[in-house]
Amino acid sequence: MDGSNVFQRKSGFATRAIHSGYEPSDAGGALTPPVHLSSTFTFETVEAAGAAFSGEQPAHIYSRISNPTLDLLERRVADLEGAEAAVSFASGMGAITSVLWSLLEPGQEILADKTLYGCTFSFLHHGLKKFGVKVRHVDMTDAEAVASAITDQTRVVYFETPANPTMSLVDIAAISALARKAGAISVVDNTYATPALTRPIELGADIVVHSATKYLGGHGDLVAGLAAGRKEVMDEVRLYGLKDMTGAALAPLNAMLILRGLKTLDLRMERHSQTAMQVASWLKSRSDVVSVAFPGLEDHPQHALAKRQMARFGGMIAFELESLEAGIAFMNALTMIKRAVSLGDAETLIQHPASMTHSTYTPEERAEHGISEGLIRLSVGLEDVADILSDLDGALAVAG
Ligand code: 7XF
Repeated sequence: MDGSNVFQRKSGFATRAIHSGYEPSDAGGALTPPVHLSSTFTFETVEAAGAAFSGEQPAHIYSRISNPTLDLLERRVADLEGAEAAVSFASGMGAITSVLWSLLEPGQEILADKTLYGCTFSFLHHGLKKFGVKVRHVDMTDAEAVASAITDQTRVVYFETPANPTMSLVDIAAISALARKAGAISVVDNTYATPALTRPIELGADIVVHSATKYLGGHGDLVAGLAAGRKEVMDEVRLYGLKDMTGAALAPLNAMLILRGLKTLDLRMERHSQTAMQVASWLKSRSDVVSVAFPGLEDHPQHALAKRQMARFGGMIAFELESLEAGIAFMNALTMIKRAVSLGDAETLIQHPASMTHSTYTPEERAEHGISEGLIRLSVGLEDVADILSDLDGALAVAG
């Protein structure tokens, strides 16, 4: 670690999200870092190129592997996550598949939480299984169940916290410690919390993955992914998972948009969390809302863990109305809130996991994995809370 990094680590999170890894003097005094729209990089001699390809002399070669703009984003996210290194990808699924394909071999096992984002579940069951990787699930809200489920063959322990879409929380420190004791690698999807609220690596996890499409970007204008962890592991993920297996390289223009989004991450997460707390409490007070899952509510099963593990409770809420039909009528009656998948944008978004994000599960699998057919997911945006509540109130009146 060089001197400037030591200085950066002493700065606060919001400061590092704005400054880390960049000095205007690196780019002719430009306040905003330049975007390197170059697919390839030149060499003075064939010998110099050979030294770069062999790794003897580190250098940018080709933008599927690295690029100065991606480099800045990766260093900044590594810093924010408290990791040694990070790798960027064209999507969250690009990050997840590149990481898991780099870590797992046929015959080995991935032990995953019960609740996962639909395409991650699909990749485990249709992608990894096809190549001889064993996939097992356990309810990771229960540390004892995890302890007895881990075997000699378990190479990866994988979970999201809070989980998409149920909002269950996993104790990162406890589960990562169990994985480590068994010689397995813990991989945490930190998309919902972001490093502004939870830093899994500081709690003992090995690798963090992100859909940067969500809060990191924050403006609904790009699709991207990131992974962070130890340098040695991230080098392997870059040179194997990213370079040869998925090729899911992030476009430099999108990296620039994420760098712009990161500047307000702390501010946005504070506002998302504050508004979501008000919305969750309001939903909870309604007699026509049957259940509300939000880590900030005292009746959330892991509320105590949320207080320990999350700096704030985030912007995501899951809730249920009295029937599936009522839920659909309610969603169709909303006027300002947008019916759309994705999350973490300025706009409040609402979606029905059983028909949308988690339609990759069969109805039986959803029942087995605790994703109820009537569940509604709300990504609370940055609008005025009064306008969000007024839209919800109007639509509940129509549905009722
Ligand atoms: O490849 P993507 O950038 O869309 O990221 C995949 C992904 C990974 N982890 C979590 C926890 C996610 O939520 C996602 C994407 N989820 C969106 C959603 O749940 O609305 C995708 C729209 S189908």
